Amino acid sequence: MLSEAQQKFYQDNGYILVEGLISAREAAVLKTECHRLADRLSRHQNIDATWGSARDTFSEAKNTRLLHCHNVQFESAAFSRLIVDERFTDVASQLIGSPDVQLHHNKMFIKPPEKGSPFPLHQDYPYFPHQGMSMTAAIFHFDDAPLEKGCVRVVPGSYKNGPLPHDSTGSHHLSPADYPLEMAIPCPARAGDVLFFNYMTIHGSGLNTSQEARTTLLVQFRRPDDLPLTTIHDSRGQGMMLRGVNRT
Ligand SMILES: O=C(O)CCC(=O)C(=O)O
Repeated sequence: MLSEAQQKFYQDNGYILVEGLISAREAAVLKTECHRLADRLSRHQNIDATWGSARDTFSEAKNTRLLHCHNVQFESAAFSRLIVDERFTDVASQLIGSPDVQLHHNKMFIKPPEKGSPFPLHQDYPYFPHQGMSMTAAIFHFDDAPLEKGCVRVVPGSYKNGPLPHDSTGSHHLSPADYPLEMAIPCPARAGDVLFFNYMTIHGSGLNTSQEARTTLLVQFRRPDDLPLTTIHDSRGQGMMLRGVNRT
């Protein structure tokens, strides 16, 4: 569970890194699971998810790659167990102020060594706008993510200003001229750490220029009574209860 100081930090900044939420050993097992999954999927489909806007924004990103899979609980039971793990769901419940926590979606990302794609700064709100502010991301780190691996970066306190106009040609992103990646602070993490941030928090990440892959799972969750404004991001598994019950 989060301390009062951690909860205050989250209220002030719209993000918090929870260190060692799972052990380094558990993270290593899940990392292997992710890489096996990527290998399986790559045999019969292109699983690159690099944003067009990343290629347009960063000259170094012309030939980068980002391996991904949505809703990994349908691929391996190890992920099903992780997303309902109480160490995670108790923190999630505290952050959204609800005993009930509902899955929106999740996605595995592997940024391959030396050429892992970046993300221009953006809010997640335009992808799946909701009535309220409970939508929150949790990024599980399955290996260390220092700056040179393209760790996630956030703009502290930015969630308080609400939705901003995004360029939505291809992928939703903020104007790189007005919101350069460098304005966000890096959140380097260790294997087992989980970074939580609100869907209004401006965030992005740099290129992985290191010799090792960066392996993460992003779990997006909400209060069950925080309803979507549109159905633009319906996905398989959405609405699964991760904690508590659906009282709506
Ligand atoms: O994993 C990252 O580097 C950032 C992911 C992200 O910004 C997103 O999926 O919205």
